[in-house]
Amino acid sequence: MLNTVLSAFNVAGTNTIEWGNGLINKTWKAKAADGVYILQRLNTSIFKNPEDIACNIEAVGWHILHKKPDAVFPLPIKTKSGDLLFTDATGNYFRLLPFVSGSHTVDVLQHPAQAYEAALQFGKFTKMLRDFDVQRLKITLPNFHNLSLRYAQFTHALANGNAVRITESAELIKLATANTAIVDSYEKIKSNPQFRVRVTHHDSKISNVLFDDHDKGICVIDLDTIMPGYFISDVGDMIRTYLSPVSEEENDFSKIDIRTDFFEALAKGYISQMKDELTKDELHHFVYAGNFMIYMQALRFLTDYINNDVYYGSKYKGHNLVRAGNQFTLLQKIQTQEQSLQAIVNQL
Ligand code: GN1
Ligand code: MG
Repeated sequence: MLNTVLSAFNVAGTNTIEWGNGLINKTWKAKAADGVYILQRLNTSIFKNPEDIACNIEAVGWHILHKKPDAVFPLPIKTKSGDLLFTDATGNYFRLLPFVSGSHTVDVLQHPAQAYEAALQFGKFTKMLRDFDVQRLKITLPNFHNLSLRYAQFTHALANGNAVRITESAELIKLATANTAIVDSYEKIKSNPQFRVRVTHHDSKISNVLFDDHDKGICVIDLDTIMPGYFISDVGDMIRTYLSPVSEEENDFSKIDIRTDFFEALAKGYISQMKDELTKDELHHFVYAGNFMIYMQALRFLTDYINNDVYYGSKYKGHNLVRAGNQFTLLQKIQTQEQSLQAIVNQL
């Protein structure tokens, strides 16, 4: 099956293995006689218009490469008929990218230096696109990081979802409703002209950065969700996923922790690129960004649990409830350190 897809891109004689651990798309690494590739099947139940994603990646890629010809930007490879995507007989969409040689990804950060490098790459990505007209970007997932809508989806699930699961979730539902101040702050941000709309990655987890053999960042990847957005999306998802020594999958919540040295490295890396771009108000919301994304992810996992795992799926009974509990624990931990973390940013 995959060989048919690869031959549509003019790639023959491959050895293909599953690659990465994204929750949404499916990815393979394909070794062929003429090179190494990354093949991806897009999840069209989530991304309704895969062509829009392809368009965004092309537009952003050429802008970056035009400005900085030596930048690393894996541009999608076209099919034999010149298309950016291949559609198979059953309507699956595939894209092919060159594998960046000498690169690897990381799933869990071991050293603060990795947080610095990754944050620098996400900051650099937005900065390189500062003169790109964000309105040119197609909205690949409408309202993706609209926290008010995520909260509304949660209350809708409470009214219409699986009653047994709602009972099981009582403790987390309490936490969700106790933290609506995070939604109120988001509403204020939306009407604050000091908050700029920039080209935003919207999925800045550590596995979306390529590293070289010396652990230096090369570039960011997984550009499905590049859309106009606020800096709190990218900084927030880094805070959400870089500070704790364990991921959102961990079910022993006592292992969840806030590593201050990783936070400081993240802040330094991002601000090294973005200091002239961020306004004072934005800088003052640096730690809020973490609360915003952690709370949104907690809500999304909890909502999905109540809705019988329709979005994220589940590998074991109660999986999304565990993920939600994990994220609410992380939220509570960061809230106890909010001021000391923000003080670190204020001193940079
Ligand atoms: C999804 O597929 P992946 O792992 O790149 C999700 C993100 C979540 C993440 C949680 C399109 O990303 O928003 O933060 O799972 N992407 C989409 O692990 O919903
Ligand atoms: Mg992704």
